[in-house]
Amino acid sequence: MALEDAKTQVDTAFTRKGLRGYAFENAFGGATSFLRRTYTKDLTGVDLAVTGVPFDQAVTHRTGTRFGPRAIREASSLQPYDPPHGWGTDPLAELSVIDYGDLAFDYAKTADFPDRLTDHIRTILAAGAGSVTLGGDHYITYPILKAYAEKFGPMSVIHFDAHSDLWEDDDLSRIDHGTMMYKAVKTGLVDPKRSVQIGIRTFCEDYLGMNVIDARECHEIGVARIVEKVKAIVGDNPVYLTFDIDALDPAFAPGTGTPVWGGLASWQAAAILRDLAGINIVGGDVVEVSPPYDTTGATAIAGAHVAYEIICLYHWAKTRR
Ligand SMILES: [Mn+2]
Repeated sequence: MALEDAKTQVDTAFTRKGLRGYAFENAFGGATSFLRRTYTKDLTGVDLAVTGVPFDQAVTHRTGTRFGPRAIREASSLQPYDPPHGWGTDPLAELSVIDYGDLAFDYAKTADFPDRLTDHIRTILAAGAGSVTLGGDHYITYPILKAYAEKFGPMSVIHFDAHSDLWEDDDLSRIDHGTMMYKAVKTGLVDPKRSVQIGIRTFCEDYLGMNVIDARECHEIGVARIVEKVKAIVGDNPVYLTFDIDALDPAFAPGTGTPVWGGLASWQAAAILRDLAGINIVGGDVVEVSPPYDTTGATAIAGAHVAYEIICLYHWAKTRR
């Protein structure tokens, strides 16, 4: 394609030919699918489906993450239309990655929401694809993990967060973003001994056997040692990676419901994610981006980068392991 043509493309989410490759488009216009991938509900031949879950009815304090998927998609339109830096791989050329759009749900039937979400992810997995979900508050990871555990058995989870989300809560009908990992462990979706929480810096009474690298340890031991520990914990087990954006320090990600100081710098998170290449990742999410509190847009940009890194990790797992 001539440069002239390349510079005048618009709405490549609908007009691109095929599901692979990179295409330039003005960041300020056009349909903002994630990374301008094709917007489609057709999962035929798809390797990885990016999907949004605009849900924030499980938050303890401040709402707003229902606007997260839209903000992350828009932020992703600023990312370069070239292979990602530092990987030496070309994930969007070698994998068919689509934007599967958002989960449809009745905002007034909250009790129906978890099963709808599990079905949504089940559909993606049944088609042989993986999912990268844009949240939404962190509750959504529990219904998603149900679908993953059905296919893969008890999962290893790599869980970036300021909070453990392990508060005791034996009422499965409660929809709470602070107890979803408790439920995921207690119901056997997650194997805690082969899972790890990174960036924790709030009180937790009982980690239920989860491995923890808290924020202070992250700062003290450095990226290489963190990655070494995480890889030893998860081994070859199928891994689901969930990234609560509040794992980042509020200096880097202010737009979130429950910010806590002393967190990861964005460079630390970027380096850890990059160096985790080789893990057997089968899916992931980035959650808790809350645009009403994101006065600079930095949080959505961080969210878009995390989601892109998850795609890179998935591509590595599919083509390099
Ligand atoms: Mn969380």
